[in-house]
Amino acid sequence: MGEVKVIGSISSLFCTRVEWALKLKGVEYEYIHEDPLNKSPLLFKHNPMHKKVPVVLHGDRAVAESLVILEYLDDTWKESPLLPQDPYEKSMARFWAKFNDEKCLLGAWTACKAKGEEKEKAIESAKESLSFLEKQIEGKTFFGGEKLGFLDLAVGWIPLCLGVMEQVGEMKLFDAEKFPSLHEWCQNFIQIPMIKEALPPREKLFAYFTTIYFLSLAAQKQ
Ligand SMILES: N[C@@H](CCC(=O)N[C@@H](CS)C(=O)NCC(=O)O)C(=O)O
Repeated sequence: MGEVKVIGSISSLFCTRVEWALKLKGVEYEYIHEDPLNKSPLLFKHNPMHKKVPVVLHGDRAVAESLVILEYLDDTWKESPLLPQDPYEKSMARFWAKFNDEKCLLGAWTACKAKGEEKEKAIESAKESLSFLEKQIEGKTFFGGEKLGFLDLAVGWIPLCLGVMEQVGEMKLFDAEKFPSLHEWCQNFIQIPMIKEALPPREKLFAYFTTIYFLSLAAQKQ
């Protein structure tokens, strides 16, 4: 089937998603470290459209965009399926993963960078988006039910780096009182050995988020 290589960065939550999926499926891979702040010709070659990590190389093929990669891995390696078989359930998992990226993750990052009145608005908006995820996990062990799956890996950024974003952006978005089910899911998720194994050190995440936070503030001033 060709060997698998991940062009990724340890401090990228999008890359961690892909590593989780590969580990879950028991796929051997080589990790090619990329610095997203100082990109290599290899990244430009394989993801000239976005120039972002992660990129998975499978033999002579390249796949970019973490959620697309998860689907590719799921279609290629059938063991430990990530997406449900039922077409409606599958479309719901995709819908919520997209919502999670576009509204929750991006919303938290927007709130992290915002200042003054804008920050308050952005925090409220991100909290509203998170409350939809809270409803999705209520009464369940995992987003798809009893087994770890696609949406769990997508939402894994919350236990992985929402706390870091809160620290960098001096804000509070998430707590056990307002999001009890999501909070409990986070506690359980990061205790899963395979998930824990691929967690990047917090100080690396903090350093990365601090850097991109100041870079984006500087870009806004220009
Ligand atoms: N939607 C992409 C996002 C990937 C992404 O933003 N990667 C960041 C690292 S966390 C990156 O490569 N940033 C470099 C840049 O923005 O130029 C995915 O899901 O893979």
